[in-house]
Amino acid sequence: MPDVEQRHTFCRICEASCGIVAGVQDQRVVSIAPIREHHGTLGFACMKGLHQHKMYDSPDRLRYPLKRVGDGFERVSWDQALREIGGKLRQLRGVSPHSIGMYVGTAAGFSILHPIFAEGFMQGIGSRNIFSSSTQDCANRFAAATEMYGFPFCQPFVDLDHVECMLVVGTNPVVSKWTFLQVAHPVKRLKQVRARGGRIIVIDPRYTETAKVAGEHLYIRPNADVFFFLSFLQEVFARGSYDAATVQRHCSGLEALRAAVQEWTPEKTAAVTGIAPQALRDLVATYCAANGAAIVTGTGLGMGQDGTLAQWLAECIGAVTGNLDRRGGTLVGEGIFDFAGYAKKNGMFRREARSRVGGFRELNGGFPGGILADEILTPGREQIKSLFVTGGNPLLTMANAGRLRQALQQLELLVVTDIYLNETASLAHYVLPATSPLQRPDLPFIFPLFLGMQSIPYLAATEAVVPPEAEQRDEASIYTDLATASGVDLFGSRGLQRGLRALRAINRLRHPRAQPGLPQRFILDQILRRSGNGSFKQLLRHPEGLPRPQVQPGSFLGKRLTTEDGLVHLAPADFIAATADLDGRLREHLAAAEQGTLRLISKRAHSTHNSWTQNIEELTNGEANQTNYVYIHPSDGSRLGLAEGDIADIHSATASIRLPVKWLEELMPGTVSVPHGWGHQAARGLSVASSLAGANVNILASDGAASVEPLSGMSHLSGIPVRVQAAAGPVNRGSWSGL
Ligand SMILES: Nc1nc2c(c(=O)[nH]1)N[C@H]1C(S)=C(S)[C@@H](COP(=O)(O)OP(=O)(O)OC[C@H]3O[C@@H](n4cnc5c(=O)[nH]c(N)nc54)[C@H](O)[C@@H]3O)O[C@H]1N2
Ligand SMILES: Nc1nc2c(c(=O)[nH]1)N[C@H]1C(S)=C(S)[C@@H](COP(=O)(O)OP(=O)(O)OC[C@H]3O[C@@H](n4cnc5c(=O)[nH]c(N)nc54)[C@H](O)[C@@H]3O)O[C@H]1N2
Ligand code: SF4
Ligand SMILES: [Mo]
Repeated sequence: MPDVEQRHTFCRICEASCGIVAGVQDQRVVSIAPIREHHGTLGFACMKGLHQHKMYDSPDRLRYPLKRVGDGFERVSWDQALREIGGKLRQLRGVSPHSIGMYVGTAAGFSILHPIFAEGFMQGIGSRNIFSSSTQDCANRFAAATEMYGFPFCQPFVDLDHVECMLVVGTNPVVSKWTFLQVAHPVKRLKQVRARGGRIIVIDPRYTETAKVAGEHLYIRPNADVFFFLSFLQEVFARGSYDAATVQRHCSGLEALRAAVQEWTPEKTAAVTGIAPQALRDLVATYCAANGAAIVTGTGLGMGQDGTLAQWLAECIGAVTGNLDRRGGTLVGEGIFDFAGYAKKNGMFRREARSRVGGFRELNGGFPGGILADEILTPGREQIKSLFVTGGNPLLTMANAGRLRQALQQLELLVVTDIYLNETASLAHYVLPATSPLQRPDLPFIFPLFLGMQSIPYLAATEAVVPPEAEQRDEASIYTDLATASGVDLFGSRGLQRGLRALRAINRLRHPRAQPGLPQRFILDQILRRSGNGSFKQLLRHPEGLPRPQVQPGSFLGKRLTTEDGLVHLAPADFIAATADLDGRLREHLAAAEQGTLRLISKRAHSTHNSWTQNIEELTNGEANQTNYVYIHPSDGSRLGLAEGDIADIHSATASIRLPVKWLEELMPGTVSVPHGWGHQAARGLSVASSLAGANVNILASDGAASVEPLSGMSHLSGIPVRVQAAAGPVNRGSWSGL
C-alpha cells in the first residue's frame, strides 16, 4: 500500500470551518484529524468533521450524470444531460424566463464559487425566481440589517474576547458551533468568557448544552422573543439606561422606537414569555451595568413567528445602549474587500422584484421558500415549470414538505446538483454529480472572507485534497456549462462567458485526463489578487491560517454604514407598523396556551447536520441513533397518558407524524421537540439513511403566502402549535414517518 500523505485543508460543513489534516492514500481520504496548531480553530474538530470522509467517499456518492427514465435512473453523458436540459430551458425561456426557478441550499454557501456561479446562471436566464435555505434559517436577520444598516450582510457579532455580559437567545452554539460568526471550539471560548468574570445567560425554551456551560438560563416560551425584547427595551428606556450621545450622533428614529415599546412593560409580557417581571428587570440591570454587552441570536429566534421584529429589537438594544461597535459589545467585521460599499455601488440587493404569488419583495435576491410550492402549482405564464436544486434537500428541510413533494412532481424539469441521490434528487429528471468539498480548491466562504465574521480573524486557502472521481464536476463548471447549453451568458455578460469558456479550453489542454472543469484555483487566485490580498499560492503556505487584524471598535458607526444618511435606522416604517399587530398576537398565544396547545421546536444533535449526515454509518450506529424522537417533558407526558418509549402521533394544522417518545426534563413544559432532517425512507441513493426509521418533522409546518413571516419571508419552523397523543392503531417501525 502507498504511504499515507497528510494534506492540510479546512472543513466546509459548518461555519466553524475547522482546520483539518486529511490522510490521503491512493487518492482516497482515509483519516481526518484537527490541525492542532491552527491559529483560528484552535485544534478543534467535531465528530461530523472527523467522519466526513466516510460521507464523501461513500459507495452512494453520485459519480455520473443521471437521467430519469420511467421509474428509474440511467447513466447519461454530460453532453447528453447538458444538451437535453439546455433544449428544455430554451423552450421554457421563450414563454417566460421566470418559469425557471432555483433553490440554493446550505451546502452551496460553504463554497465560495458555487453560489456565485449559480446566481450568475439565474441572472443569465433572466429569472427572478430564486429561493434559498435562508428563509428556513436567517432571512429575518437579513431583513433587519437591510432596514437598519443598509446592507443585508451587515451583521454585528459579539466581541467574544472582551464581552462582559452575553445573552444567548435562540441559539445553541455548543451543538451548532455558532451561527453568523466563526467560533471553533465553542465550549472553550464560552468558558474563557466566564473565566474572565463575564456572564453568559441563555434564554431558551430548553435548558440546552450551551446553558450548561453558561451556568445561567431563563426559560422562554417559543415565539415569545419579540415580547421579551419589547419589554427589555421598555425597561432600558424606563431606567434611562440608553446612551444619548451615541444615539444622537449615529442613529435616527429614537422617538418612534421609544413610542413603539412604551406600553410593553415586563408585567404585560410575563405571561406570554414565561419570564417574571423581576427576572427581566434584573437581566436588564445586568446587561446595562456591564462594560460591554451583546445579544447573540440564532435560528430558534429566526424560525419563530416574529423573527424579524425580534431581531430588529435585539439590534436596537445594542445600538441604544451604546454596545454596537464597542469593545466588549458587538463589532462589524471587515472582509478582504469592502463588500457593503461594492454592493451599494453596483446596485446589488436592491429589492425591486416582487414575487408573483403573494407579492413579496425579494431579499438578498431571493423569495420566501414558503411560496415555492405555490409558484409551481399556480397556473400562469410565469408559473415555475423547471427548478434547479443546488446543494440542498428541500423535501426534508422546507415547510409543508408533503405539499412541496406534490409540486415537484408536477415540474416539467427538475435538475438536482448534489453529491448524493437524496430524496429531492429522487424526484429529479436529471441529477448532476458534484464534487465534495475535499475535491475542490477553496477559500473560506462568504461570511469570513467577504465580511470578516470571525472571532479570530485569519485567511486560509486549500487545494483539492483528492481529485474528483469518475465524472464528478464542480458547480462553477456545471453552471457555466448549463449557461452555454441554454444559450445564455453567466450574469448576462457575453465577455465573461467567452472568457470562462476560453479558460476551460486551456485547462483541458493542460490536464487532458482530468474532468474538463474550470481552473478553479486561477479564479480563486484572482479574487485574492484583485482585492489586494496576495495570491492563492502564498496563502497555501499558511495551513494554520494567516492571521488578520481584529476589527476595531469604533470602526463602523459613522464610517461604514450604507444607509443613505449614514445613520442606524432604529425605526424602519414597516417594522413600526408591524408592531401594531402584536397585541393581537399576544392574545392568540395566551389563548392557545390556555387550551393546552403544545409548541413544537427543533433540536440539533452533535452527530447530524440538517438532512445530510445520516448516511454516515459510524454516526448512526446504536439503537438510539436509528430514528429521531419526539422529546416531551415528563409532566406533559403523564398529562397526555404517555410513557417513555411509547409511540406518539404528533398532529399539526397540515399533517401528522408518528415517533417514539423520549422524556426530556430540560424542556420547558408545554414545549415538545423533534429534530429535523430525518425521514429518508424515500431517498433512492442513501443506503444507510434510507434504512433508518424517523419522520420528517417539516411536513408539520405550514407553507403558502399567509404562513410566512411577511417582513423577511421566513418559514415558521419553530414554535409550531401541535397536539400529541398515543399512537392510534397498529404501530410498526416503517409507519413512524408521515401518516
Ligand atoms: N424543522 C426544522 N427545519 C429546518 C431547520 C430546523 O432547525 N428545524 N433548519 C433549517 C436550516 S438552518 C437550514 S440551513 C435548512 C437546510 O436546508 P437545505 O440546504 O435544503 O438542506 P441540507 O440538509 O442542508 O442539504 C444539503 C444538501 O447538500 C448536499 N451537499 C453536501 N455537500 C455538497 C457539495 O459540495 N455540493 C453540492 N452540490 N451538494 C452538496 C447534501 O448531500 C445535501 O443533500 O434547513 C432548515 N430546516
Ligand atoms: N451539529 C449540528 N450543527 C449544525 C447544524 C446541524 O444540523 N447539526 N446546522 C447548521 C446550520 S445550517 C445552522 S443555520 C446553525 C444553526 O445554529 P443555531 O441557530 O444555534 O441552531 P440550534 O442549535 O438549532 O439552536 C436553536 C435554539 O433555539 C431554541 N429555540 C427554539 N425556539 C425558540 C424560541 O422561540 N425562542 C428562543 N429564544 N429559543 C428558541 C432551541 O431550543 C435551540 O436551543 O447550526 C449549524 N450547525
Ligand atoms: S465544527 Fe465540525 S462540522 Fe463544523 S467545521 Fe468544525 S469539524 Fe466541520
Ligand atoms: Mo442553516
